[in-house]
Amino acid sequence: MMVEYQNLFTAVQASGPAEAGVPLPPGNSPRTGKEPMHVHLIGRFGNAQIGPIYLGGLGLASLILGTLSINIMGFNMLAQVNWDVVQFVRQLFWLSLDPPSPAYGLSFPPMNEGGWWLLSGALLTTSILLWWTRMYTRARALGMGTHVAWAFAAAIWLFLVLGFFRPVLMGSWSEAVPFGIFPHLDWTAAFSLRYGNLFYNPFHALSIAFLYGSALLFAMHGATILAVSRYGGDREIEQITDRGTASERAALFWRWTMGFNATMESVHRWAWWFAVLCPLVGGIGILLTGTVVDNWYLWAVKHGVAPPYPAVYPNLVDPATLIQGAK
Ligand code: 07D
Ligand code: 07D
Repeated sequence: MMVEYQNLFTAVQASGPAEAGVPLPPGNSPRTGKEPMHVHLIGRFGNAQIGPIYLGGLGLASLILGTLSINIMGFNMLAQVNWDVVQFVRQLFWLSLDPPSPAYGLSFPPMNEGGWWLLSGALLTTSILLWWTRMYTRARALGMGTHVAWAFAAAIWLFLVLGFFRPVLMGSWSEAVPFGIFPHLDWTAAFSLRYGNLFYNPFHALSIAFLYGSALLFAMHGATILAVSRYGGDREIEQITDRGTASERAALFWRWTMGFNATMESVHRWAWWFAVLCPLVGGIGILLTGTVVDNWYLWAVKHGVAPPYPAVYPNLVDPATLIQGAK
């Protein structure tokens, strides 16, 4: 029996001369280095052509500061295991570079009591912001829209809320996230517990809806395009205007099964908004936590979202209610 062509793993590799890209406007670094190369194995995943990479001043500065930041984290962790490389590798996932203790507030603490954390965080933040600027300017240089940069900005917003805006509002760097694989998960769990269960934070719920929604949209879009790639569905532009195309079949498929369909253009707008709204509303939720709302469970009880626990011991008072829980 012939195996039907399903296009899940079969990638088409058209090969031609290397594509150097459009001419760059004045003020951009000239192209240097070798001709781009083609790698067959890479072409099985995506485009077989490697390069040209545009590094430029922003990219270079970002990489240098980012490397410095990660090195500060690494050397602090190495110092914590007495410069024993074997233990460093063994314990890497559990090691941590922690923010200063609450006693230091927003001041600059001694290096070994959070100073390295602050320096490393400042370098990482600068590195990320430089990388953002690079995304923006590279898109402009190609005459593109800046949608990628703004989507990246949504993630940076959450990153800044977690490590900068919220700690500043709370008056202490100690509120920020530690650098470490499992330690940042411990922080996440502890944060939820400290503020009365993040599940009752409606912005956390919204963020989750957009996260799950992004996965669903990605699955639907990816599957739809693959399903009609036998009719050229991956060649999007002609598909929008021609009749009887892959696009028309895909659209009809969704109208048949769902009653409504995206267009070749709208599906990408949906995807952009779902992805962007996930960290955007998430950041709002985190910013409100501890600043405006101190206990999300009590907040939910107050607003009729969660039921109060029955008073099993009427003479005992829940201490959380005494600290002005549901503000
Ligand atoms: C696939 C793109 C590539 C990116 C990768 C991450 C580093 C860290 C640094 C050793 C989807 C590169 C990782 C550079 C190395 C040191 C010091 C993106 C893709 C592969 N988290 N988190 C992870 C970060 C927060 C949470 C993994 C960063 C919040 C949970 C990885 C940040 C909260 C789980 C990671 C950040 C939170 C993770 C995989 C910054 C709430 C997991 C990430 C800068 C949002 C998962 C062991 C991934 C895991 C995981 C990185 C912030 C929760 C190490 C850089 C504080 C619950 N996080 N995270 O694939 O396996 O992303 O953890 O804000 O279960 Mg996290
Ligand atoms: C972290 C944006 C910053 C990243 C940047 C990237 C580098 C490296 C290097 C490529 C991810 C910088 C990159 C430095 C580059 C290389 C090599 C985006 C980031 C700029 N939660 N929760 C969310 C769920 C619970 C908690 C969001 C689910 C519990 C906290 C998301 C569940 C507790 C926070 C989400 C669940 C808890 C969150 C993150 C289920 C723990 C946040 C969205 C099923 C016990 C964050 C409002 C995102 C947030 C967040 C999902 C449960 C705690 C939707 C599905 C109840 C403290 N949670 N969560 O895009 O925004 O992150 O909350 O149980 O801070 Mg949660």
